[in-house]
Formats: sequence, structure tokens, C-alpha cells
Amino acid sequence: MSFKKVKMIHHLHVLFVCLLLFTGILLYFAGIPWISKMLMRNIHLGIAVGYIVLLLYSLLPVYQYKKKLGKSAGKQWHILFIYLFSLLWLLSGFILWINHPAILDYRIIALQLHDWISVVIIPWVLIHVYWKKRGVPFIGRHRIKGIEQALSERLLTRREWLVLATGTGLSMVIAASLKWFKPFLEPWETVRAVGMARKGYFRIYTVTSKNPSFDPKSWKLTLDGLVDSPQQFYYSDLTAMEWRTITRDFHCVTGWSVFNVTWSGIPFVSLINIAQPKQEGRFVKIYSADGVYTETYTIEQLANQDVLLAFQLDDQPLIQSQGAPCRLIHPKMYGYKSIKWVNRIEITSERGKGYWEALENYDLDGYI
Ligand SMILES: Nc1nc2c(c(=O)[nH]1)N[C@H]1C(S)=C(S)[C@@H](COP(=O)(O)O)O[C@H]1N2
Ligand SMILES: [Mo]
Repeated sequence: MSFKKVKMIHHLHVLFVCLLLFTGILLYFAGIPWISKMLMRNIHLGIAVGYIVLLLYSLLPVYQYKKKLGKSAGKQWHILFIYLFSLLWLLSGFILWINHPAILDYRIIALQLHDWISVVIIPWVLIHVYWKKRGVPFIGRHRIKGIEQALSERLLTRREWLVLATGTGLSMVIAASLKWFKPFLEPWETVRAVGMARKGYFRIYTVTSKNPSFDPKSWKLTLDGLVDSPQQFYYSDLTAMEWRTITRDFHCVTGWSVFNVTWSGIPFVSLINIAQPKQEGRFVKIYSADGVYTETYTIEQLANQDVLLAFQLDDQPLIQSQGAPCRLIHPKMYGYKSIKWVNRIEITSERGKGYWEALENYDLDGYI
């Protein structure tokens, strides 16, 4: 085991952590316009796999290095701490990746953990870099004095311990404020819609790279398929219909929730009744203007008055990223059934799979 190798491992480690942080932050916030969240997620996962390979590869050399350190506890503790952190980070990420409702309880914890670790790592990396620039030695000292000599010394002085403890404390405080002030870091339109009163906030999800635009004059909603009376609704037709308002909690299967969300819109059943489904038309397929996302339901599932084609969230028109002008809201189903930018409703005789059901075996009904 050469010192050079440990240094290389260290630098690769830093590189992977920074790449994970960067792509993770882009996922946490709205993402970047020309890369869809799905692609970004896959890039993030790919880097994570690379990171796992690096960790496994580095196990033996780092273990040997650690043994050489002998009883200098500070450095050993430092290495263990980093491995524990990485392990929790990867484990929580892994649980999030197993996107199955059966483990929802674990995923709520995993999501919190994943967020917290990520957000603690940011100031931690900054402090680490600052220390190095100031010449507080970790690996740096070895380069200067030669590894044998450095190993024979106490590796962390009392002052360095103090800086480490303060830095960690500071990281936690900065991390807490970052999480606490997350709504302030959102785009203004989201802040306006979310406000500060509601509990929790939406993580805006879309599987495409661009949000469909909405022009009230030209926008149309098609209702067709196995119906006696196919329809084309303009926006003004729909705003003229009778609306209903409900307040419910919103749950995403990936482990986040927003509580006390108020939705207003047309009870879905009113639309169905206007179109008059034929006898064999027992299922509903809903399309999104993003051209990719679809969802399916049985007619009975949508027959409840609380199922809305929602146009407003907390008394404000839906913002573009949240489905303007309308999205489906089924209060008893998970967020993924709440298809955004609805522009076509088709009555069918057979039930197909929706976007996530086809891609990742999500439950077809999605009941909470
Ligand atoms: N068209 C479309 N609708 C969608 C999605 C999507 O990616 N595209 N994501 C779904 C998922 S998984 C959730 S949890 C909610 C999230 O709603 P929000 O983006 O308003 O937070 O939207 C749902 N509707
Ligand atoms: Mo979701």
C-alpha cells in the first residue's frame, strides 16, 4: 500500500461525493430545463453505483492504511466516520430506489436521512476545503513530512479537535437552516402558491424536461373513447361548470407528504356523465400534455364526488410546474395517480398500465 494510492482514493472519493451532491441538488430542486428528472435520476444512480465500486475497491487499501495508523485514534475515527456516513447515504438512497409502496414507512425515514446527510455534507465539504487551504493537516502533513514520521506523531492536536467539533456543529446548524428555509429557496411561483402556512411542501415531479405550456384561449380538453357523446371542452367551458373544494393530505410514494392541501375543481364524475360512457366502457385512461405520462382507473374509482379534475391549489390557479391548468386529484390515492397537465380523457374497455405501472411495477390502483 502506497501513500500515493490512498491519496488517489481520497481524491476520487471527493470527486464522487461532489458529483452526487451536484446531481442530488438538481433533483431536489426543479432540475435543469434540458435534462429531464428521469435522466437526472439515472445519472445520479449511475454515479452512486460508481461510488459503491470505489468504496469496495478502497476497502482493503484503506484498512491497511488504518492499521498503519496504529493507535492514533483521531485519524481512525475520521475514516470510520466517513465510511459510516457513506454507508448511510447509500443505504437510504437504495431504499428510495426500491420504489415500492410496501416499504413506504422505511422510505419516509430513508428520505429524511438522505436529505439530512446530503445537507450536512455540503458545509462539511466546504469546511474540509477551508482547513486544507489553511494548512490544517490531514493527508497533507504526510506529504510534507513523509508518512512514517507523520504516523509516529499524534495526528490531531487539541486545537484541531476543537476545530473539527466546531465545524461539525456548524454543519448541523447550517444544514438545519437549509432544510428549514427550503421554501425560500424555491422558485417564487412555488412560494406564492405554497405560502408558509401549509405543512410540508411539494417536490415538483415531472418525467419530461419541459413543462407543457397553457394558453387559456387555445387549450382544449378531449373526452372520447367508448362514449355516446364525445366532448371537446375549452377552458371557459370548464370554469363555467360547478366546482367543488376539498382539503386533504397529499402523499407521494417516495416518502414525502404535504398536509392540509386545498384543491378546487370539477368532480370528475360530472364530466363522465356528460359524455355518457357506453356499456363496455368501464375504464378511464388519462393523458398528460407532456406527451408521456398517462394513468388508468376504473370508472367506479372515479365516481366519487371527492375525485376532482383540479384547477386550483390553495385557492390559486395551478402553477405551470404543478399541472396548469388541471390535474386529477383522487384523495385516496398516491401522488403518482395525480396526473398533471391533463388534456385527454379516454373511456376504454380494457385497462392498460400507467406510466409508472409500466416502467417500475407501481400498483395499478395506488391506494394509500
Ligand atoms: N404529467 C405528470 N404528472 C405527474 C407526475 C409526472 O411526472 N408527470 N408525477 C406524479 C408524481 S409521482 C407525484 S408525487 C405528483 C407530484 O406533484 P407535484 O409535482 O405537484 O409535487 O405528481 C404526479 N403527476
Ligand atoms: Mo410520486
